[in-house]
Amino acid sequence: MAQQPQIKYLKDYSAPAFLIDRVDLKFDIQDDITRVQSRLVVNRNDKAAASRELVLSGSARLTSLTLDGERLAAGRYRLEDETLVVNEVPDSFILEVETELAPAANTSLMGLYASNGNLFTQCEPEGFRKITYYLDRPDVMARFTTTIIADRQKYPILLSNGNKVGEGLSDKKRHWVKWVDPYRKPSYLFAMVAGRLSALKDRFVTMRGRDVALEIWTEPADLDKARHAMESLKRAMAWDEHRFGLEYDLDIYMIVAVGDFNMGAMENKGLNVFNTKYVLARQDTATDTDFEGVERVIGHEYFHNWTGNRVTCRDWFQLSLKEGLTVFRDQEFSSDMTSAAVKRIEDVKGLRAMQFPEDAGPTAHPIRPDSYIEMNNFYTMTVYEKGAEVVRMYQTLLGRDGFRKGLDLYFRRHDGHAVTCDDFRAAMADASGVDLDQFALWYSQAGTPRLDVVGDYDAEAREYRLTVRQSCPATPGQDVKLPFHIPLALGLVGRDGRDVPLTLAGELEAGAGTRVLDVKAAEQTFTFVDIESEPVPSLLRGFSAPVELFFDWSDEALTFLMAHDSDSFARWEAGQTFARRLFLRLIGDAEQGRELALPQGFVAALHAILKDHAADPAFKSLMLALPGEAEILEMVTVADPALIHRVREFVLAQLALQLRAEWREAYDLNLTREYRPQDAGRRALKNHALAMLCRLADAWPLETAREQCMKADNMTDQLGALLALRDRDGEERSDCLDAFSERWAGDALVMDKYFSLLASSQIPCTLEHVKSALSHPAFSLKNPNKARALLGAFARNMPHFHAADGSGYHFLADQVLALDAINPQVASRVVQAFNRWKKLEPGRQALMKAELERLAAAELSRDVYEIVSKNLE
Ligand code: B3K
Ligand code: ZN
Repeated sequence: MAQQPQIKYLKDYSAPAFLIDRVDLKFDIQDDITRVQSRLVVNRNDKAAASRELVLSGSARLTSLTLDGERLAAGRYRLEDETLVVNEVPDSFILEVETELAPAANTSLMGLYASNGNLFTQCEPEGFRKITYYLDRPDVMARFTTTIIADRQKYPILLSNGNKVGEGLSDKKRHWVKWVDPYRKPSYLFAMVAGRLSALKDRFVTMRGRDVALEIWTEPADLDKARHAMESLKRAMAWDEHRFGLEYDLDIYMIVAVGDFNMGAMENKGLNVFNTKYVLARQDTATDTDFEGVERVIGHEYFHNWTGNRVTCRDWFQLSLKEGLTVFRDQEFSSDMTSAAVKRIEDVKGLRAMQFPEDAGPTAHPIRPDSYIEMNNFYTMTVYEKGAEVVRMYQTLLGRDGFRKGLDLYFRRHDGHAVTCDDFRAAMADASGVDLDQFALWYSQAGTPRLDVVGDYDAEAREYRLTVRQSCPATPGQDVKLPFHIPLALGLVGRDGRDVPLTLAGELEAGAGTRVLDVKAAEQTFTFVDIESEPVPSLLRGFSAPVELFFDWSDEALTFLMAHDSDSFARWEAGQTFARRLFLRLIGDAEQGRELALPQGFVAALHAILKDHAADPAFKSLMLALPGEAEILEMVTVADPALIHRVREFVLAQLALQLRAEWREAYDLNLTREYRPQDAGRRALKNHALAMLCRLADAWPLETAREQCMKADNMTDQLGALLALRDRDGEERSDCLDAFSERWAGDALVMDKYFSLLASSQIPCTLEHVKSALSHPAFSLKNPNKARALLGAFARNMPHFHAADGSGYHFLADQVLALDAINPQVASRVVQAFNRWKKLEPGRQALMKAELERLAAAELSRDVYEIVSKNLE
């Protein structure tokens, strides 16, 4: 970094000195450059401190500037540090700004950029300033009109936000289209698309009878993969009306798919831009997980229309206001569309694998951060997924109806405005009468709280006492934490496997089988009365709070909960607790050089699950899956990745061996004659079984996997077979991989899967394979999906990324430097593979630190600088 980048603080917020009422944009698209004219109607903001200077953000090449029709002389304005300051401005005026852009050279994929010959924009959070000079902050909400002029052949389709109000020819070769967005919006929701695209069209009639045109735009060759996205969109629109009474508000809703995109998708008003990964899905190219991903993200962006667009954020520190809430909404949507139990478990798995480490590492931040260097670094698992858990806790505390009342009040108060997380919490508190003052700490304190629970049964008094202690580890800049307000859902399971009705001491009537306790103090005891015999406590049902919970269950108690708990999440969690404990024990044994052995109780518990033919196969597959390596790494104090990997592989190999017949039966019973989407759970369990069987020395599974891979009529089975073969160096693996890459050479999204397979393999020469993939004709570091597929998967590859000689670290650091020069946002994600370096054993710790120091000495973007410097602090 040439100069120390500036840190921005939440406490420094002040209202904008000027507001923009209207923006008229004109994009003149030429061969290499695009000229942008912007006409702003600007007024002084009476609610802010008076200023004679108008300060706009921008970094584009400025070609003209006029105020009220007069060209501004050099002395009237200055350009410095990505800002344009205009002096001596009146109270109300019209400012006209002209800029020139070179979209084809823009590899950051922020602002206006080219992808495969078409033009797209990405403005959130601060991309609009790469297009023109503007008050590029979410609390400035203006009415936009956009005119686009371009060559008819090259850019037949010209799209922007709102409704199309006119179009025509400007000369023989060029045409124009004009769009008007009737809703006020911040600049981050602006979008423009120009190119050769085809649309899948449909309609939706809203609950009040508004007829909405639906259009999904893709490159012409991909149009046959958009049907699932369209069906998902209609389901999302109907669901939001039904669940939250929220209706769409324009006459048209457009989605455009683009292959080069920094994240999943973007909720621009009326014109969503999507990563192709979350639009295109056809049985032969997309897995069941991909299909679910499309439905989830389509829902997410659609739900933003209310939670994000109609009510937006005052400033970027409030990002979780829209993201946490919208993730919660998409989780509820997916849960209603598929299986609530499976969805909840998958979300918690993701949180543990990715958000808990973030909360425990150098970049830990509260869901409403206090400061940032680069806002793009704060689109995190914490802001999104922990943010969604915080929203879920409101619903747990207030009940579904109470939560709905709170949300209704939130929209009544704030529709059309830019607000804060405190405004959201106030609406929830005011609508329900529940005191949510202490709950505010979830927004300001980082770190994953820990609950240590002790149970005590008093047979004589027929009482069960539960003592709950809460604590939260220190995080950067926050040494001491205050107690959180934690909803703790629990049940007490009797000997017969049924929930005991729960009555707290002092209550007159027996309560329900599941209760939500308000844990508010550092230590609290709850006494349940009329408990006939010693129960087994089932704690944190449904994962009622994003915490780590510890209780000293016996192995028998865990097996009992795995079989009997009425709460499916708690049933799964009992198995995970059993497995976590087992891993800790085995890691200790391995460290002491003792021989490893799997306790029969654990094998028996999994045997029972495999034999439960009445259970939902998707749920079964989750019950049979062990905590991942990343999760185990967080559990130990000093981590040796090679040892963690070896122990986990040992457990998997033993389970494969000892339950060989049962896995084989699970494979056979879940084979299906023909492909039906609703058999996703069966495919999951079948492929899980196949992967286990491929750990055996037998020839049958390898042959079966080869055949399944070669003959599959759907991507789930094809990839499932490849995953089963991934770590088995041999002919079956290489034949299948070769056939796969040949067959799908022309399909970018399928090739991402191929690169991930190479990078996540445990076979010895994986690093060499990854290095040569960099020059594969289908690979490009400029494409974020490719970079993530290869480098992201490699960074999660325990044995190879953490190779004892440091070769994995060195390779990844080289790639971060290469990528940073192309696309800082993607580089900044990749470099976070180093975040847990302090957790590692001394040898690897030193190797990682050396790479971080090498990076710190280089010329870095703001994005990567922020992550590297936090790591070295
Ligand atoms: N709001 C966008 C994310 C923009 C990310 C900018 N780095 C997608 C979403 O959460 O819906
Ligand atoms: Zn979002």
